[in-house]
Order: sequence, then structure tokens, then C-alpha cells
Amino acid sequence: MLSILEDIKRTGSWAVMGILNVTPDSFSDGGRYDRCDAAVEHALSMQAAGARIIDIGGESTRPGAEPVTVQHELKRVVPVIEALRRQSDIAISIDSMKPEVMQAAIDAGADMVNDVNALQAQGAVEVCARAGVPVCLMHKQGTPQTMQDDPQYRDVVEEVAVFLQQAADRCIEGGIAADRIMVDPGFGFGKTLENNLSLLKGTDRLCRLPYPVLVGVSRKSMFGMLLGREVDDRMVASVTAAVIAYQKGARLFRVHDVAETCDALKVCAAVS
Ligand code: 7PM
Repeated sequence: MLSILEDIKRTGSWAVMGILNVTPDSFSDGGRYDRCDAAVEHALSMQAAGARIIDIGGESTRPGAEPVTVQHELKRVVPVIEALRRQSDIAISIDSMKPEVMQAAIDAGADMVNDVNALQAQGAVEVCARAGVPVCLMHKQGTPQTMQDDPQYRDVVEEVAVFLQQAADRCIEGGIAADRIMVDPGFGFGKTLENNLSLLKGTDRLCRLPYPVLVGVSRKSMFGMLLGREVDDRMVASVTAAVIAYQKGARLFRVHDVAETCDALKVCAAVS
């Protein structure tokens, strides 16, 4: 994972992070092994399609989602990390807000932490500092339960940039090396459609921070609002937004449609 970040900083290369949701009800009657096998299979297919990182998460961070207990999150995520680690050397990211889950995931073989709460939970910075893992710090306004109710900003791009710089400062003070930090504007997390479009347009401002920028726009509701399309019909919009973010300096892309996004980014990189 560190070498991916070094490449990005040294050569301006890019990387796609494939999304692996490990939710309890994706196979309602399947036993634990079926679910775990299916998750690993999906991860390997995303690797074959060009993903260099697999982001593994329970569902507790989703907008409107109810919090999940540590025990539940661990039970979902740890077996998948262990099984994927046995079968692949791809970089594994743990998508969690909980220090206990981060630690267990790292022990199971995860290489980085993706935290939509920007390591603000008590003990989260310490876990990541001690393990020496790269971290992705994401901006959100409010909590996942209520954040879409009434987002308010004076200047969304500036406020997100200042938040991310302060979050990075806190991490560095807590012992995380600056070269292990990525930042993410957090599309859809306490943002209106207008806010999300401003952030996409202002990606160049965020890329002036001294950290690689990761964007997660894949299949998000901003495209549902803009286009009136259902979640499974937002691939072209998502890839287009990734291209725009790339051209404004983003280099890490958290996506569902790995092959299509890689094609688009290869074309971008060939002329940049
Ligand atoms: C429903 C709505 C389900 C939104 C899932 C989501 C990001 C993330 C998520 C992001 C980083 C999704 C989101 N989004 N982590 N986790 N950046 N770093 O689309 O934008 O998967 S959850």
C-alpha cells in the first residue's frame, strides 16, 4: 500500500480501490462460508479487472444506516480479510470507524484504514499510528443517521479543505507519518446535490493539500438526483465524475465498476 502512495506522489500514477460490501443479508440463507467465499471471489474479480486496493466494510457507515456493534462488524469483516489475504497479496483496506475493528482487521492482514469519520473516535489515531498503516481521512457533516437532513455550508470546498487539513494535523500529532495520509471530500456525506457538484468542480483545491486525494462517487445518489437514474444505472455518470476528478488532480478512486473506471483512467493518464 505504501508503494502505491509513493508511486502516486513520485510519478502521478493512479489507483482504483474496489468496493467490497460485507453485509449480512446479501445471501440470506447462505452459511458463513458461502458468504465469505462469494466476497473473496468478488474481490479477486475486481483485482483481475485492475483494482490495486480492496476496501472491505460492514454497513455501519452508510448514510441513514443504524450503528452496528463491534462484535457484528468483526464477525462480518475479519473472516473475509483472512481469506482474501491467504489468496492474494492485493492491498486490503478496512472501512470502519471503530478502533477495535481497525486493530482486528490489521491483525487479520489489512494494509490500510479507510475511516469516513477521519479517525475522530477515541483511540483510532493511536491504533493506526502504532500499526504504521496508511489512512484515508474522509469529511462528513453530521452522523450517518441524520447527515442528509439539512446540510449547511458557507463555502463547502473551503470548509472541507480546512477540515481535512486539521484532521491530517491531528493524525500527524498522534504519530501517523504524513506520507501515510490520504484525504477524501466524502461525496454524499452531509452534502446536497449542489454541495457534491461544488466539491467535484473544486477537486483541484483539495489537491493542493499535501496529501493524495481519494474520491468516492461511484453510483451515488447525486447521480440519481441529477439524472433520475436508479443505482444500477449510474455507471457512466460515475466514470465521468472519476475522469473529471482525475483531471483536477485526484489519484485514488473508490468504485464498484472497476474495469470501466480503469479503462477511462488509462485514457486520461495517456494524455496527461
Ligand atoms: C449507501 C450510500 C451505501 C452510500 C453506501 C454508500 C465512501 C466511503 C462510503 C467515500 C470513502 C458507498 C457509500 N462512501 N469511504 N464509504 N469515501 N473513503 O458508496 O466516498 O459505498 S459508503
